[in-house]
Amino acid sequence: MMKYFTLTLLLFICISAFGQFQPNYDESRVPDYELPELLKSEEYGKIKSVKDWEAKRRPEILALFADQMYGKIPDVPYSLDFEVQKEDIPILSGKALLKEVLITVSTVNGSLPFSLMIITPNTQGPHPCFMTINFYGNHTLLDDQNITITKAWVNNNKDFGISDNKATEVTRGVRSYRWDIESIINRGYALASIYYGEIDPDYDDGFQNGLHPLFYADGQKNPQPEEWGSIGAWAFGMSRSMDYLVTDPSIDAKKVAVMGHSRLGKTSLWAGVNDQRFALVISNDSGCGGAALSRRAYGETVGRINTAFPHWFNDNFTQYNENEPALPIDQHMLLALVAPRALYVASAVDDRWADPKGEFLSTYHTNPVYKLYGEKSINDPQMPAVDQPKMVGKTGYHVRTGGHNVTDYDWEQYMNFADKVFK
Ligand code: GTR
Repeated sequence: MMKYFTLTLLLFICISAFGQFQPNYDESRVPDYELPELLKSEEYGKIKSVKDWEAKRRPEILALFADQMYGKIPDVPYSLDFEVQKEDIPILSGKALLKEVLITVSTVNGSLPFSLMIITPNTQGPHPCFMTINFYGNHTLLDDQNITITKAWVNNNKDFGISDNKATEVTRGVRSYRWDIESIINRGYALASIYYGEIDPDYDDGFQNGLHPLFYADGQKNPQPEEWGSIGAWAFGMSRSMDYLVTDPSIDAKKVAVMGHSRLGKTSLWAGVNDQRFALVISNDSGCGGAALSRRAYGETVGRINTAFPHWFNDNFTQYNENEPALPIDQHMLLALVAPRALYVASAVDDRWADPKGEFLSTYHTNPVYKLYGEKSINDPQMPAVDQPKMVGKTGYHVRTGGHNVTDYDWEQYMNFADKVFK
């Protein structure tokens, strides 16, 4: 009897959490919506100058995203240590050099080390660079014995032969299809990457492992409703990596792009808006909670993402489950915080879950802020055709053939755009 009851209860929980969710993929059923205004606020009225944008409205919007969605970083002092563990190791037949830097974040509560891998062309620097974050460990980006295999938790994956949350030799290079490193090097760019699981393992453990406990106040057990979730911690890792890159003479610190895919595209956006040292911010298929407009509720929605991944955003964000119109922000405002720096958003036509049109529209809607700066950006509301990248001044967008992934085609556009904006 008890067993039957438990099973029924479990079934009920599963159905109410996931089963009833039917994503909308019908454009005619996208609700009518009104986006919050970028250049107007209740407190400050109309924003007419760069000065007012930077002093008033930009901080106001940034604070809303921190408070209501990605979470604030607790105000706890920390120190950083950089230890170069490998350097000048020739890889890719001598075309490139490998470096690994152990970055350690320490607070009164303890320390967390994570490894920053840097691959530079074996030519005279400094080199422009893509600062990225990956899903399975730095060693999965390229099949090379020199790259250290992560000891941190990794997601199980049958295709990669990972069943006990541990990375092994067989996983070297398993994700190399997403990282066109040879072309990146051939075109004169460096690639830097960190593994997200070293910063915060991607499962809901009530924030007992990873970076969060380092930032707890005395006696604190979980982040407060306005404090950071996992995306906030991963983004922090990208900025701490930038703290190292600016000291590295082989990197041109004025030409660093921050890039990520999917949940890590949400992360690269959040890192890029908070850390203005990133000259270019790239979102690859970031979807809901990333580049896509929440109010369209097309594909993945706020309610669904907060149910499936309760640890990604802060607890305040759950107020908007099935209630997107109540959001004081929408994702075009996040993208607009990149201005006047460069922004590139990429979608894939079959990745309807991430709402390609919502990702495009949010890119387009950043235009008023670029205009305020006197910068050109995409200003045509018509979504570009599939495989027809559009790059106008400081913003770029493409929707490519295929599904949720990072392809050589995506990288080619990122480099074409970076060539333009870095000049
Ligand atoms: C999905 C999630 C998306 C996206 C993706 C990923 O399951 O619903 O928001 O982040 O995971 O990161 O691969």
